[in-house]
Amino acid sequence: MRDRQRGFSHPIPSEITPQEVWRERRQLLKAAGLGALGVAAPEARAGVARAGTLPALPASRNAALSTTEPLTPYDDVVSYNNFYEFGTDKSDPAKNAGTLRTRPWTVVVEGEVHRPRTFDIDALLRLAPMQERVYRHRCVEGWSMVIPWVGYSLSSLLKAVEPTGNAKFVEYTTLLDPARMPGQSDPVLQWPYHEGLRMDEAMHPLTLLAFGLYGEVLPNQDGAPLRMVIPWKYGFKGGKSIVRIRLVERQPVTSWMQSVPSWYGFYSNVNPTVSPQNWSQATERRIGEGRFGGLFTPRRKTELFNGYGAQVAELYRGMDLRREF
Ligand SMILES: Nc1nc2c(c(=O)[nH]1)N[C@H]1C(S)=C(S)[C@@H](COP(=O)(O)O)O[C@H]1N2
Ligand SMILES: [Mo]
Repeated sequence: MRDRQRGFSHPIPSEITPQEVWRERRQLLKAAGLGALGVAAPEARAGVARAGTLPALPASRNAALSTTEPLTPYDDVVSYNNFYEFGTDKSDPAKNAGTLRTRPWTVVVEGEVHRPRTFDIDALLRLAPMQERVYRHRCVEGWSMVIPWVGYSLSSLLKAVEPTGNAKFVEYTTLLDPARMPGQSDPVLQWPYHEGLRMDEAMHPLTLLAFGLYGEVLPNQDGAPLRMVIPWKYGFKGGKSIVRIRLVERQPVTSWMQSVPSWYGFYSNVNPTVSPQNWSQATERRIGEGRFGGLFTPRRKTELFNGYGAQVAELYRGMDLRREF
């Protein structure tokens, strides 16, 4: 399962099967009224839903930037996660992320800016009006979800620090805390987790600084107290539990590029025709879709830019997306 030599542990699709079996079992338990797993599943179809387990984070729906597809049930969004700081199995973050302390929390915004600042999380929560945005979420492993995030455009924060003319890229970094993040003792990645965007990608209105989901603050396993969400890119670009945002002149080298350079490029735009990994990106399995954990549900066709091409294709005009993957 784990490819130790390459320090890599994203499963290939054939290895996802035990997980699907687990999901199926859970669905059956649920049908029998036994399988709540301590998390209340909300009605997922009814607009601005609230899960009711964490503090509310009021927001108004930005319909123009939201998909109307059915939401992935809250139960799945908070129990099927990638957050390697808390383990590499999908169920590990929900079990282990309780140790993360999200107060006090500060975010340093620095580098090529005229007004570098350290923001307290509570100041960040008030920086711009909170919006709910329902985005498609596509993991490079081949699964997808539809999640009602709460947050505001990263551009609101970047404008507040006044980027200099030299700011060409943004690098963002997750908390480093091996005492509370046991996965950081595992050299599977170069910690702390760091990811990046080109400046025009970071300033794009779709790029979200998320503080919540389903009308509440983020559960720890989804990246509390704040994380990035870039819906036209693979999920791993969406760094969790961010403590540092640095504007830089040179393209950053990200954790995944360091780990498996042939598989992970800087852009990592969702693209069904480009599969640098040794599995295809052409199709995806929508989590929570169909009965029995989706075991017999046909896979969906993955769309270029995850279906956000009308908004973002112009950012890449003239680029060879095969080479710059
Ligand atoms: N710090 C950190 N951020 C991370 C990850 C991680 O392991 N560590 N996993 C990424 C991957 S691979 C995905 S698909 C998404 C998953 O987000 P979700 O668990 O909220 O669905 O988080 C991304 N952000
Ligand atoms: Mo992912």
